[in-house]
Amino acid sequence: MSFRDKLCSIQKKNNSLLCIGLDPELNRLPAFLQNNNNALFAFNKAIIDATSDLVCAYKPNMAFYEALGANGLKQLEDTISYLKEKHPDLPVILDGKRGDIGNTARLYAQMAFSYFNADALTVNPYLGLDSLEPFLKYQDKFIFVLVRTSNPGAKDFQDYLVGQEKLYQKIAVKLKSLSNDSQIGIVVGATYPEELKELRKLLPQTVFLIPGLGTQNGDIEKTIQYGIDRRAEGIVINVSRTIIYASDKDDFGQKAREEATKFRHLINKYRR
Ligand code: OMP
Repeated sequence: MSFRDKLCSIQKKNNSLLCIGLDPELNRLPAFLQNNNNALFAFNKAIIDATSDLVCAYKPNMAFYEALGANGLKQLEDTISYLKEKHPDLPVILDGKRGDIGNTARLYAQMAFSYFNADALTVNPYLGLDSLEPFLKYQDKFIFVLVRTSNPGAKDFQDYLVGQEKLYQKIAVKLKSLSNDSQIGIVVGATYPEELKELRKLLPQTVFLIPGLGTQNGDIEKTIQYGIDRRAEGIVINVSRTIIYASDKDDFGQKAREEATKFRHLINKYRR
């Protein structure tokens, strides 16, 4: 099944556009987990068990696992295997923000799609369109291309004028010219609602991965209203820290569930 079909069907089944970011940092985990050699996996498993019926995807960001070396990567692998075994209908978006010359990108694609068996990967478009091609060879898989990131420094380069347009707008136009909405989506930060609105006009059929709500303070009402497509879908709203760190005690799974329930409810409220 293609990524888009999978996403669409779980969004309907769970009535949810919410994605939880599995970004566990050892020193922020509940104290009773911190001496566990598999703390990240134990933490993720509890979050997944508590929230799997409330979400449309999970997004592990590779940095949080790579930071711990081989043991961290093993726990990323265990997390994805657990998801594939227990919740095969939930897509896994691997957040790696990769991008390199074609020959190297081919191996990033192999890592994400063959080794980790992720359904989608975030990629950085700085190296140009040929750097995206190796990912597109995996026809059931999907890439989310960074277009307008959520951080304050997004303006530093992404707003450079190239002729009449800003660099991020040019990237969106280039992606549009590929006419491949079945394999290419974009990342747009919830912290830039006006840019989001304008990108949705330009790319009416594209799936948008939208981080930046919660800790980064994006406006949820504008994000949903400006981000959704004509069928009131087409977006994946990622929230990491506000949900996964809702409590630092042994009730963290239950508290994550309560927080995820709130986000799902608000997202659905503004979809209408
Ligand atoms: P929270 O701010 O804790 O919800 O986490 C946001 C997650 O989304 C992190 O994994 C970020 O790396 C990621 N992210 C952004 O915050 N901003 C972006 O522009 C792009 C991403 C991303 O590609 O997911």
